[in-house]
Amino acid sequence: MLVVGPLGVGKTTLIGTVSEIRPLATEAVMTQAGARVDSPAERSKTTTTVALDFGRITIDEDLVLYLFGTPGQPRFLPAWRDLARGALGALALVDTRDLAASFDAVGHLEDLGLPFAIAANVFPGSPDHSADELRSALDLLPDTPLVACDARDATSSVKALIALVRHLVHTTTETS
Ligand SMILES: Nc1nc2c(ncn2[C@@H]2O[C@H](COP(=O)(O)OP(=O)(O)OP(=O)(O)O)[C@@H](O)[C@H]2O)c(=O)[nH]1
Ligand SMILES: [Mg+2]
Repeated sequence: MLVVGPLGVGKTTLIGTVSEIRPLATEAVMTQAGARVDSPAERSKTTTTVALDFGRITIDEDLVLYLFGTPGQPRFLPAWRDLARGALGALALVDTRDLAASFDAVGHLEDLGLPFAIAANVFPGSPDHSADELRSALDLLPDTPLVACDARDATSSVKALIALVRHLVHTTTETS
């Protein structure tokens, strides 16, 4: 599974929260050189993923998920074509304080034909949009799952992954 979304939305956090192995992270310090183009909503953020995150979670005895987190910056979008090869689906994290920042990621998943679920991460100051408003803003298909998520919380993050797995089981059964 891919875990995608814009800069600082919580991809590395979610994989670290749920992984049963020590997660692989490729964090690098964000420098002045990138300040003009890299502006995370979370001002306190000092590092960013520069290659990928990797973690693993066992859902049940038949199902083990390998989680690949992408970098968040739009300039890394081409890199995820490689990460997406062989992926079954994606969890797309969105920050409702800046929905437009998620359009690229969601559009890219659609271009790749990769089924996905949306996890709206709640941050301090997140506006209180209804599910219908979020669906309409992100132009989601009716069957695309949309769940609220706190990437720092294991139960919440696992629930988001389960919503994705359910969706994948459903879409695969329908198309087979
Ligand atoms: N309130 C809140 N904070 C979060 C959540 N997820 C992550 N954070 C915080 O947001 C910051 C950024 O999280 P990261 O996990 O590094 O974000 P990322 O998406 O991997 O960022 P890039 O790799 O730079 O694209 C961290 O300080 C997290 O503690 C969330 O669901 N809720
Ligand atoms: Mg990251």
